[in-house]
Amino acid sequence: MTADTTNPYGQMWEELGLNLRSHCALLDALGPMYANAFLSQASRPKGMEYFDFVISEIHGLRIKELQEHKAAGGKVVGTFCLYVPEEVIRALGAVSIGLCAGVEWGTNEVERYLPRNTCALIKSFVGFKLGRVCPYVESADLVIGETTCDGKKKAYEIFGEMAPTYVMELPQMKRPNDLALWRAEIDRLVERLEELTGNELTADALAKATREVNDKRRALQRLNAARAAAPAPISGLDALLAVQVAFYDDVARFTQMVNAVADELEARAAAGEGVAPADAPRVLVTGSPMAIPNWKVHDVIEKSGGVVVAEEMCTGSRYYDTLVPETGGGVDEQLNAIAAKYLGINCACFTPNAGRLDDVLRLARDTKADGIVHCALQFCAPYQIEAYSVEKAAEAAGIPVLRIDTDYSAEDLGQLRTRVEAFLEMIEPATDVA
Ligand code: BJ8
Repeated sequence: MTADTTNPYGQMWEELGLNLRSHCALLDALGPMYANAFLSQASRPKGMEYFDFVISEIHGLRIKELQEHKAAGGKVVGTFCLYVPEEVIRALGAVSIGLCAGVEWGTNEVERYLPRNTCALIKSFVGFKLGRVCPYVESADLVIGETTCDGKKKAYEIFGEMAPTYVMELPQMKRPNDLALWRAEIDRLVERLEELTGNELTADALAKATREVNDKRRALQRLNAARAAAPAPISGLDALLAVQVAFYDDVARFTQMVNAVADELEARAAAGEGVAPADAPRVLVTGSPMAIPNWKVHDVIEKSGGVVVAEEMCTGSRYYDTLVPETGGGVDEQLNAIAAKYLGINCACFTPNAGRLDDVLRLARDTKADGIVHCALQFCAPYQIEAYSVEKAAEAAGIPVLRIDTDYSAEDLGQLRTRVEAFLEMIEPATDVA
């Protein structure tokens, strides 16, 4: 996408109130980042061309679709967390868009509002809003926050001064009374969204939205199941990109495109074709989410000769692993199923969070990972601290772990490469000598 004044989307961006000069700089930075990480890869599945197109139009075509939806009376709802049930948003006729951001932006301005030692993800979404460079945030009629980590929770108070924001109370434990609280929070969300959209939540609309979102997650399950093959039929970077795009693309189109990639991967696996040698060290990455365009750690691992075969993160298995049971029944019954499914997600904001350790080990086993890279954003206390338990559980299971704390800057790239290379060398599967 070019970002000059002749850009076909220039007028739309102006009408959204973007700072055109800064926005242009952002797009100019994104293109080369994408080309360097993605287009340089060998043997990519043909179906990834769709994702190249999506990224090339990241602030163009999809934003145009959102504006058309709004012009027809629809609403756009922005979210920052996996726990916000997109089925409910969709069933009320609104479009759900994930707003987490993965690039440093306007740090000096952001640090007038937030302490320097705030995680990069929070700084980034506040920076995008302050700098008026994100057409998704500017398109949102309502932003939904949640009481997960302290950083986000407090940042929403400030963010709420800049954009209409509604915060859900997420419990931090999973006892029956926590489920009851969460279920009541979903009722409150329904009320707020009914008020926003002017629509009433019906059982049929909820069942349909649930089926559609489940189809999306099923397609991602298929794509990711194919990564168990050796050689891996898709790079970790491309698989990560697919989940990142899942948060804002049109649901039906995305599902169809991911299923097409999955068809291709299944055929590749059957034919023994892959993107890396069969003996390349296989890595599972787990930790804080990686929002677009945060591709740093996958890029370092794969350019160092490893292949990422799974992500236990919100931009990974935590997003697609479980489905909402398609129970049918009335609105109440369906919302019960939604509440239980979402509370079952294993984020480090919960205590205790043993379910995440089980998820990591199961995924490592299923994808035959030789090692685990635990990647937390700096100042993300929940994941940085939980890394201890992940490492202990993995080592007890005989799987080596590399712990990385990083941010969105390129400053630690040299050091990261050195540590990753040493780790890959250590976990490299032994080659049989004839
Ligand atoms: S379900 S991981 S999306 S809360 S990286 S802002 S935790 S300090 S994003 Fe998250 Fe929901 Fe959990 Fe997933 Fe805080 Fe950590 Fe920053 Fe984070």
